[in-house]
Amino acid sequence: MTDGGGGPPAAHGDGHGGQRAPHDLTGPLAPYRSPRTLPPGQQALPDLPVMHYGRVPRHRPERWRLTVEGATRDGERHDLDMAAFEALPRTSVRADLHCAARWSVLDNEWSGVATRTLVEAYPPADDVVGALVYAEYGYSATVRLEDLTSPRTLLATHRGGEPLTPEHGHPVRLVLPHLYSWKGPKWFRGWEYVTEVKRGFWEERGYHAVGDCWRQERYSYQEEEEPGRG
Ligand SMILES: Nc1nc2c(c(=O)[nH]1)N[C@H]1C(S)=C(S)[C@@H](COP(=O)(O)O)O[C@H]1N2
Ligand SMILES: [Mo]
Repeated sequence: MTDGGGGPPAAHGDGHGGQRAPHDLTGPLAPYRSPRTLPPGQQALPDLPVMHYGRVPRHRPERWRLTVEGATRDGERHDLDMAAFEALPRTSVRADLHCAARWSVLDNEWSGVATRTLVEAYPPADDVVGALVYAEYGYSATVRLEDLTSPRTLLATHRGGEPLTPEHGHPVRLVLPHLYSWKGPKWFRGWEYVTEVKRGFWEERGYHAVGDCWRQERYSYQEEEEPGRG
């Protein structure tokens, strides 16, 4: 094959801005076919498995509250019922989900309420370092304030345009795209602002206080290897 074929662009160009061959989407330099960069040690799965500790709770809309408590700036505890939560402005985030057990699911289209919106409405006291985020049945995780307020952190109610199913966290799950997914409770119920790190469910069982998947922060012993990231 001498022309118009499927070789890489370098085989056709004259090096002076002349005619380039039409891009061959199956060729070795095809940009959209190159493997997606995943955090180290992760492998992609085609769709979300169902993965959690314990049972799927039953949602009771009239009893449901989302709570912001602990070291709030005004010293008050704030409870939102379903109607108040549904009245908040909405946004969406496309994000990969990374489980510490080494699987990832790419391109989840989450929509819901930016976590920042609630942090701004109910801000922390000056000495707050993070939050213990929690769900039904006492599941919890510790997150730093900067992770909670990241512009991509979302209180998701929908995935792929559909309301969350019960096993994936209906009515609300916390999504922190850059942290391992144990940090994001399904059946989310709120957070407690903390002035020093308070370990959650997995962090008390040997998992990392920060949990940045790009740094492979899985285990708590890694906190000692890098003081200041605990
Ligand atoms: N409430 C609650 N949320 C949870 C968990 C859990 O055990 N309880 N497990 C976490 C973990 S380890 C993972 S990998 C994801 C799995 O989400 P999925 O079941 O939608 O795939 O949920 C996270 N959120
Ligand atoms: Mo996980």
